[in-house]
Amino acid sequence: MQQTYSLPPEAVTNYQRDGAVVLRGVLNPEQLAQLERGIEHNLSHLSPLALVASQPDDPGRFVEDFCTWQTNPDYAAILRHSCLPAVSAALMQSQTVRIYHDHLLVKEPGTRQPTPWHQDQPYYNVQGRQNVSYWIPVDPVPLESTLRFVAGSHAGTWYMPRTFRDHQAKWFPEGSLAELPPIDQQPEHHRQLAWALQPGDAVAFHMLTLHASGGVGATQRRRVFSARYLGDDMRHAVRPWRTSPPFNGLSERLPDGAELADDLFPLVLSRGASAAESSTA
Ligand SMILES: O=C(O)CCC(=O)C(=O)O
Repeated sequence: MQQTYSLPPEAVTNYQRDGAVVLRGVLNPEQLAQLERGIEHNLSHLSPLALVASQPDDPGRFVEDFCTWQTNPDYAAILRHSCLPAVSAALMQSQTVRIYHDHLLVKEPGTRQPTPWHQDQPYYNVQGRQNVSYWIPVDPVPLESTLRFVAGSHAGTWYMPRTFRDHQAKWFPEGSLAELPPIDQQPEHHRQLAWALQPGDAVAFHMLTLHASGGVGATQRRRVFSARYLGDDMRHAVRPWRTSPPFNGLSERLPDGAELADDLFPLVLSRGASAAESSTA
């Protein structure tokens, strides 16, 4: 049984137009406690995909992990049984919703490491427009360290994905995609959206929306769970490089352009046919 949430009427319009929207109180206190348990479990059982995304001399630590929901029942419960699948269907304007993956992003107190401007989809193995990611903090996040977005940047241009710490082009070849515009230097051309968040709030954003964040204060812990979902038109994009995150072995069983009908990406909502698959939700 999935939870319901009263999505403000303007949220879908804002999401479609800006590629990012704030959702206040999208998780209830029990779900928040469950998510916090899931995050702490994840931090003490990091997967082989985990990485430290801050420099060794950073006074804090930026820890990331990916794709652990199958072994973390608290994550699985949030992904499947919170209101997120239903909210995703509305935001994406989709009849179906699949889990894509989960992503842990923890900045420990004093972390200086900013997250540079980037889009997520160029790092991924998916093509299509109906998608959504949620950035869900379990700690209060002030404006200075929240996730910022460039409104409307999900319109279509794909920008070159680079490694965060040394800006290498490890995915698309150099010159094959546009380079990032000078976002912070030209605020008049790149309208930014940012919201201070309380535990229970989330921001929803499109996988092509440019986003970034700063470091965190000396006494501020910023534990974030990101839940990522796919809608009707999303298809497998087989890449000749290791995507982030990688899905090892997937391209052997799912051809390029195929629907992402695979156990890795369970259907958690279906308003039409596919009853057999949706019964696994
Ligand atoms: O948490 C951050 O600083 C970055 C988040 C991010 O890039 C994402 O969720 O895709």
